[in-house]
Amino acid sequence: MIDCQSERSSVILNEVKNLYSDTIVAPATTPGTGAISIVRMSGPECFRIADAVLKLQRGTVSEAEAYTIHYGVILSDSEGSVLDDVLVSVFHAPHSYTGEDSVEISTHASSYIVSALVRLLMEAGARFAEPGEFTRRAFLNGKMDLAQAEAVADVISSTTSAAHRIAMNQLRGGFSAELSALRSELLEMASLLELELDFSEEDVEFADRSKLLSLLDTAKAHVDKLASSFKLGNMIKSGVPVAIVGAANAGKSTLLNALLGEERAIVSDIAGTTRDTIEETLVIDGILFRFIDTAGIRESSDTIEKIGVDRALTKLSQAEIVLALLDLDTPEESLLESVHSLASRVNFDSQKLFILLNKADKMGISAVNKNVTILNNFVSRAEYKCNILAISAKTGKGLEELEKALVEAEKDLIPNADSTFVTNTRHYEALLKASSALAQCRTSLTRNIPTDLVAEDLRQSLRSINEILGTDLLDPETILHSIFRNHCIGK
Ligand SMILES: Nc1nc2c(ncn2[C@@H]2O[C@H](COP(=O)(O)OP(=O)(O)OP(=O)(O)O)[C@@H](O)[C@H]2O)c(=O)[nH]1
Ligand SMILES: [Mg+2]
Repeated sequence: MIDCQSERSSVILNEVKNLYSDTIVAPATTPGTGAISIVRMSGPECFRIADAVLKLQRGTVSEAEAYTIHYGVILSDSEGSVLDDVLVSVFHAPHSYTGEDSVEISTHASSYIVSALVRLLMEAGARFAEPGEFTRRAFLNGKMDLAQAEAVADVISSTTSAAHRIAMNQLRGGFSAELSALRSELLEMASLLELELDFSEEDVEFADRSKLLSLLDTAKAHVDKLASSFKLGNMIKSGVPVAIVGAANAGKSTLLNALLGEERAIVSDIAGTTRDTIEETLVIDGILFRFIDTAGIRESSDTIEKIGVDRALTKLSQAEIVLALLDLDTPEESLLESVHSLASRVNFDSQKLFILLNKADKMGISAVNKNVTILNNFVSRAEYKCNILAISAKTGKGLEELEKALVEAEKDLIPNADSTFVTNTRHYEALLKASSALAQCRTSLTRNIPTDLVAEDLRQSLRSINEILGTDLLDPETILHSIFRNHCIGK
């Protein structure tokens, strides 16, 4: 049955392949941001089209040997005026990025030259590529699996060494190898059960149930381990969410600006200045943080402000780290009240709380220390796990210490070279589906449910794993479209 499935997939795959047998072109670099731009072309007609537009110093692109680079010019019109000098790299199928015949044309980085060249190539028969279509073709031609194709976007967008390392591991097939190992475990089980199903008329039980259970437990532990890496993996890729919350005028926007080193959010002494949330990322010591400035939490009759406060509370509940900002220049009683009301919203099992006593510049060191001691006593009595720091968002005092404490709190995010992290929501969801199918399978096995139902649960878990790798394209257009539309043109 599983064989039929893969047979069907390959039929669908071929159909999809045939849809994309024309020649595509697109700029592969952003024009105007460097010295050189590259225009990429891929497909069966690319050499002929290149020859219609380019004049090489020696020979033609069609005659050029594979994996060679040639100097030439772009002929801009029939009179032969020269648009630019170019270098043309020639790749032959199947050993190219897309697996097809391809050329890469390096021009000077002028947006005028790039768009004129693309237009000429299109006039000669190429089609402008859809977003991610080069990588999509690489996948369809078996150059990489889906997880690897998705990693291309992650490698390009990685901003920290940790994110880069995970994306490279996925691109180079580390994640896929782990999934393939998992797939083999599941296939071994599936084949034992399928055998039993084939002989079901004869009421034979081939599969050793205790062996099946132990294989099942190993596979489920494997799936769950991968799924549980998503929280960390996602934080490495998208940034650790850090919500800056507190009363109006506590200095939240001033703190965001000070951390970023730019005037990103409006600061004023009018309470209720920030209405919506403002998010910005910042890399500190190799860890990507996503700071979220929020509206001051207070009772308000203003409809818009109320929405802002609700958003602030949502961001607080979703954050990995909560920076509760307080104005030090507040009477002790209301200071403690604010700490209590913010801390009671924190889930200490999954979130980390930092209490920041802001505006320390407004009072002497002894008054600051006195307040810090009062707060320390208060939080230890209330058993709130938290860091307390006195800072001045305005002068920058204490911010270095804050950054160090943030990095210390998230040092687990610097992965070992060999660790595999799931960073993609699609993969995470597929793993959760696989896990629950395996749990269902276990229940069925222990309750002596008919073998065909057990086999169906197992097949479901296999389908989920295959979905990640793209080896089981039940609905290829839907899956492929949703993945590759997130790529940019030329990728
Ligand atoms: N002296 C002093 N003033 C500060 C400090 N931080 C912020 N302020 C001032 O406090 C006022 C409010 O600052 P904001 O950053 O707008 O405060 P907020 O918490 O974002 O306020 P809302 O957006 O209204 O919730 C401004 O006048 C800031 O200049 C600080 O460390 N020291
Ligand atoms: Mg503000």
